[in-house]
Amino acid sequence: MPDATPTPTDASPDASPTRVDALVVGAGISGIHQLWELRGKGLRTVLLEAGSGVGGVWFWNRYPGARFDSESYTYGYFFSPEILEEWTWSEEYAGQPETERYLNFVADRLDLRKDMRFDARVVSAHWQEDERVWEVTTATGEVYLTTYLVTALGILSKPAFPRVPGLEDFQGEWHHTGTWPVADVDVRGKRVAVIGTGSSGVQVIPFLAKDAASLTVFQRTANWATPINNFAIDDARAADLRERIQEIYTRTQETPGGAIHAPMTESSLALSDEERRAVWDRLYDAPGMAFVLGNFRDVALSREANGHLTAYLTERIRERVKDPRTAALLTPDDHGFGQKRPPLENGYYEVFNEPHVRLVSTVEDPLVRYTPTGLETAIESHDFDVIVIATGFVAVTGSYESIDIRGTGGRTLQEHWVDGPHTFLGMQAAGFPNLFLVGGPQSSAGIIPRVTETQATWVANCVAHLRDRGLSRIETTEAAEQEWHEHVLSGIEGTLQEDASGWAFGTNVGDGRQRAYLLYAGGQPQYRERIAESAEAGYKGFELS
Ligand code: N01
Repeated sequence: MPDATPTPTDASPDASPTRVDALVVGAGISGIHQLWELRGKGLRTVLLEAGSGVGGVWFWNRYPGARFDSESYTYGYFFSPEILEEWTWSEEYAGQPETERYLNFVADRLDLRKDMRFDARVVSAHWQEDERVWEVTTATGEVYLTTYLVTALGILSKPAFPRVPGLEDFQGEWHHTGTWPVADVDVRGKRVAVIGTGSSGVQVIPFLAKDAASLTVFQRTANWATPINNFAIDDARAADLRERIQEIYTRTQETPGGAIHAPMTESSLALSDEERRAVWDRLYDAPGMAFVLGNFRDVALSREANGHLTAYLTERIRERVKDPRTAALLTPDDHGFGQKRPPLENGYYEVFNEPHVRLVSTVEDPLVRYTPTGLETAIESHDFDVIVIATGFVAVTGSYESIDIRGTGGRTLQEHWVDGPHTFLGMQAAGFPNLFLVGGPQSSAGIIPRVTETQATWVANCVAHLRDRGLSRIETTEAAEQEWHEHVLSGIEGTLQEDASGWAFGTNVGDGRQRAYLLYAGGQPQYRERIAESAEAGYKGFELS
């Protein structure tokens, strides 16, 4: 473990600003790692977190059924031998409570908590050129001055709500899956509604159906969900995983998404219907993302190949859902497989065979308003005790929009990103010196911790590089941003992502924002290469002073 750094004095609204070398925003999986890295360089670092505990997305998304859909041991940390040795996952795809426990274990084991401040929502960050510091203010008025500011805000942090009026009129209980309360939500014997059928909806619906007296699911768009096929990790498997952990890590470094699954390069179109079917039957029964990430590469490129796959999945939905009309409603007709991130499910389709569960298409019967007793659609009035809003997030840039970030000349990040995010390497934006974006736009995709571990190390090395040379300012250029922008877009050129929609493009929000690709499709190996190349060339694409 690195030496403990001096703890910054506690700030209070009346106290003078707290001065630190580096400030990390967000105690999710990326922020935790970033704090550890910066501390390891001997920097006085403090981490501010809006929530009252560590976990980020795994703190806020505590709805019943929330769980990893990537293998737990590929999602956790690899940087600490102690953590690897002392932690054992109980399931291949751990549930939210276990993941939250894991992140608390890490924070304690690495003694990180002393530099973390909870219930400290950052509301503004203003660059002060004269002093070369960021002035960071929290909702309670605490002020920090920091040379380096690292945002680890998460790509799925700011909840998106249906653009339906009257939520304040509803007299029952409502919850967004992305801000689920710590206290149990008891739906036993209650009339429950769920709005939204993305990954969160698909996970929560079977759990709500178990206890609710009635469950009404409002679906705007059906998704191509495939089974998660989760299983418990027994002692023998735990021992085997521990023994092979470096091999597993190496595998995550080789695949595009940082997962253990990688696409098959052979063309599905070269196979007969029977041969394709045999492969898909095997993948459908395989655990986790095998069907999504281990499928034929050409299903992401060719409409014909994708069409065969969606025809296969259509049949599987029909086999599992008894009522043909409901099965048809649950079958996407607006996007191919993989054009939106497919949810993984456990008994999702079978829920709709139960007599107390009803599916309402908001395309056929749009939501009009919340009422004191429930929801009104164009043709019906529904009464509910509990409404669950599973409509996702203002993804990737949404968390940045919640903070008033102003760079040189007082220009806001929102102004800079008005037509979509502009960054260099997904690490910095021009006009925002000493601000690092970890797990932000134009860098993230796949298993996020595998991207952000690279970034967290890169940031710590970069800051140490500056310090060791007596420098204290780093800023990328608009030319570098433009080059990266073109590179990012080239990653989806010629793929079915070119005309895809959903949160990865900001089209789910419905507030008129410009469609922009927010992620990075170049693959994690290439991403690592690109950011390493810049660092090795003395931080090419950045101006240091
Ligand atoms: O959000 P989403 P999510 N009326 O945007 C619908 C990760 N994740 O929270 O497609 C009715 O995917 C919306 O419809 P449409 C994962 O990366 C991982 O579910 O916009 N419906 C859509 O169906 C995932 O992709 C796990 O037309 C409305 C749904 O709400 C990402 O988080 C678990 C509506 C939102 O789906 C986001 O998932 C959970 C309206 N007015 C999440 N507005 C794991 O398993 C929106 N919708 C690890």
